[in-house]
Amino acid sequence: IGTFFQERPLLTNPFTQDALLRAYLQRHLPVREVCDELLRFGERVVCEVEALGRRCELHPPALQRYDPWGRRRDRILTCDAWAQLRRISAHEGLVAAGYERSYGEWSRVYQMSKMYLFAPSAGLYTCPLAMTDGAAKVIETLGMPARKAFERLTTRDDKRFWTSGQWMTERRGGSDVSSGTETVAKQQQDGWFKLHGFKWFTSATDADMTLTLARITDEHGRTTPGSRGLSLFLAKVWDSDGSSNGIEVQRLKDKLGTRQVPTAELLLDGMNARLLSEEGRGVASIANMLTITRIYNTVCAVAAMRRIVHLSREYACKRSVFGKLLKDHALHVQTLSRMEVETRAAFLLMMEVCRLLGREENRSASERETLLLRLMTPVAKLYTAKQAVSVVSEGLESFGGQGYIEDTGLPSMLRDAQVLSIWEGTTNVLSLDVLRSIAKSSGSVLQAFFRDVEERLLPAEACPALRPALASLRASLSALMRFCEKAESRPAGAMELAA
Ligand code: MFK
Ligand code: FAD
Repeated sequence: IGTFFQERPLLTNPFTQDALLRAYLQRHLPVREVCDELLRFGERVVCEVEALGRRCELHPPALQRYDPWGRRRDRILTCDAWAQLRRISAHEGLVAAGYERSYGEWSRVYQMSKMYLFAPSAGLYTCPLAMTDGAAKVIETLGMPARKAFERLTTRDDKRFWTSGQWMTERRGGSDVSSGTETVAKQQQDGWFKLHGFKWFTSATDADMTLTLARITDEHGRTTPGSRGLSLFLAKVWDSDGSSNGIEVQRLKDKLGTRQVPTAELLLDGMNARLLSEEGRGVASIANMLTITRIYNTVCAVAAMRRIVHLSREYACKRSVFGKLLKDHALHVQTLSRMEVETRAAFLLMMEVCRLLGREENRSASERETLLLRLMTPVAKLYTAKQAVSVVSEGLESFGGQGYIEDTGLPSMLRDAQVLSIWEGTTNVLSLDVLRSIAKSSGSVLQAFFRDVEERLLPAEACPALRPALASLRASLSALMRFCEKAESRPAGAMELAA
């Protein structure tokens, strides 16, 4: 059998490993307790969360459709590690920190820094957390119509903590939700509604509650087509005795990745729900949830990139080929450097969106910053999702054959990255969302962006070597600005401009 055994790459505290995160916080949120907290949490991620996440991958959820005596049960069974991740998430305030707002306009940066450390180890528990945060955001934005649910979603007490689902996709439409939604809602005497329909993808179906869309029927059973016919509902998923709220779980999906997360097909057969939005304002209301979940998607994408770079660098210091360590082969270092540069740029984009979100929620955002948040959320989501697949794939290759071997834990990183560009809006659908934001603001979103880029270019003026590149970039920007101004003065000009 020989005597040589390769040393494996070791995961060490992701906070101490991440010079860029520390430098970013040092510059923008130089608070001792934040640094200490992230240092402590980084240690917990390595010593506790990592093993729990791995257990979730190895013990995926199962559907128990019947009890031993033949009664229909539709129970979703998850492993103890999944339950433990839920407790840790509550105690650590992974959602709560976004609403406690202890650091004012920097609260989202603080919360998402923690999420970023947690995500690559957490067995996709970030998925229910994203939807939980998104549901809290919707309730808050609508003026707290469901205060008790809000308190549950944002508590640190694990016994009271609720997670939420986000049921939008039906068989006809996951992108085109507005024409694809067939679920109907019939009002009852007590003012509540009964929902009937079929939800085609519902992730983290073990959640306590969900937000979902349905068409309210009139007294003749008629509904309004399109997005104007859709309203937003809040429903509990499971009753206190463990039985479902008028829901049949048809099956759990057999997925390429995200195997840790129960994703189901659900028949809603009289699910009791309360109307949350104004009638016909369902899509516009759930859009607030989409903003949050798309930002989480960005955080998880960048976190996956950072994790693979961390492990690849570690391995390069341990693996010897052709007489020297990988780290001493210039070609290998070039590959790692490219991954590092992609990850750093993605990190700064992610933090900028988190910063803007924090400022908007703290009511300190300027008009320009609000426009930028609207524009940059889909851009960051679509771009980092694609980058994550490519960087994680490159990372697997940096381990040679071992990158392809299941029990190293590496292949699941690639499987889980692949979903990032599909759920929460595919790349093309998000590109169209960028156009929607431009059209809706009559182009001012783009102007805000150009001004922001202009200001960011200023410090680079000090470097003579960069001046020619800056001049050419400026020329392109001002040509686009001029076009933008012209387009704005014509009907449908913004869409034309965007195209
Ligand atoms: C690990 C981290 C993340 C984990 C979470 C994963 C678990 C969940 C996985 C999921 O995939 S959940 C389902 C996600 N589904 C989508 O993302 C749906 C993709 N489709 C779209 O995004 C469509 O653009 C959308 C359904 C939102 C709208 O399509 P329409 O029918 O063309 O909408 P329309 O008529 O343009 O807009 C209706 C209203 O919503 C308008 O407002 P007004 O009525 O006031 O004019 C729009 O401005 C508003 N709206 C649409 N998108 C918006 C928005 N407002 C703000 N932000 C947006 N992004
Ligand atoms: P389609 O909309 O049919 O898209 C097919 C292709 O057409 C895509 O490439 C898309 O980019 C393209 N396309 C669509 N419209 C346009 C257009 N106008 N112009 C150009 N191209 C276009 N949904 C939920 O609601 N809740 C969940 O919890 C949930 N969990 C999920 C978990 C997993 C693991 C996965 C894979 C999906 C989940 N989804 C969930 C569903 C997901 O949001 C949808 O699959 C996604 O939004 C795409 O919708 P679709 O599958 O209907 O594809």
